[in-house]
Amino acid sequence: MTAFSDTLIERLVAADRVSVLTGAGISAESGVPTFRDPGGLWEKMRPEELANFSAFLSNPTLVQGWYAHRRHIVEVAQPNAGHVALAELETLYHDFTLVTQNVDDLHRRAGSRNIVELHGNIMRNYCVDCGQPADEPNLASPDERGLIVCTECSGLVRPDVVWFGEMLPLGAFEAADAAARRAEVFLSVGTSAIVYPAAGLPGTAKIHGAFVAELNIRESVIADDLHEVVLGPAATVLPDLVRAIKDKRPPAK
Ligand code: BJW
Repeated sequence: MTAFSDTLIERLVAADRVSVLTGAGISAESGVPTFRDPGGLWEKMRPEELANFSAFLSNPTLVQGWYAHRRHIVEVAQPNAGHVALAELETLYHDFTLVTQNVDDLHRRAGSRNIVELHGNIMRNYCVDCGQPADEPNLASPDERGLIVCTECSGLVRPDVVWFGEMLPLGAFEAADAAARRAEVFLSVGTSAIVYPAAGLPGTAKIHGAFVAELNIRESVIADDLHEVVLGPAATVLPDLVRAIKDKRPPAK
């Protein structure tokens, strides 16, 4: 059983408003590789080669292929006990926001409802020319070069994810920032807290009075600034956390 401070448990039992930020670490135990851990996605590929728009234009075959590979990983992956625990945690609060940097859709598949996707969703695609959703087979198909293009206008098709230097989806950061500001407890789960603006959310929550805890297998770069760090895998720590509070709180009506 994971050890939590009395303060974290007491705050979660008493809270009306809880927000959670997740990163790639929560999906690691579902078999979805993280970015920056040993064996992660960027051990072999540099981010600037793949996760920005000019890299896509210079080598669309490489980037489309990389995302097709990752989409397959996500399609066969299943939500793990950490995702399921967050869906259960949501049922205990009237005001619960799950802010995720993940593009893998596993929170929704685990049953979470109030989700803010900061970096998009790898299961969706759109045309870079006409902007229309573009998913195979009806809206996109391979051209003579093998590149996936829009069936309407022949523009290149890209994943609906946020690359470096790109704006977050309209309203997403505003919703996440508001959830951080009003939270009484804020959990930062499985993120290295290196990528902004997401990495600023735990600090925002703390400044506005939340008790902020990090749940991670190792301390992130912001851990020292938070109230508590709970070390351990998300698929163990989150179910333990829900077990520790749920009998002390009725489900939200
Ligand atoms: C476990 C575990 C287990 C493992 N249990 N834990 C302010 C300061 C400096 C720079 C900037 C700034 N503001 C903006 C920037 C620029 C840039 C940025 O942040 N750069 C930094 C690298 C310095 N940000 C942007 O460009 C953003 N856009 C933006 O700000 O727009 C406004 C703007 C526009 C134009 C000009 C100027 C401003 C966009 C960022 C987009 C990030 N995109 C990616 C790719 C998404 C698509 C894809 O999936 O391919 O998002 S990058 C990648 O990193 C991905 C992730 O969501 C993101 C965060 O990674 P995450 O989730 O933290 O994963 P890891 O691998 O880093 O960490 C895993 C963690 O899990 C570790 O801590 C492990 O210990 C832990 N773990 N197993 C629990 N079992």
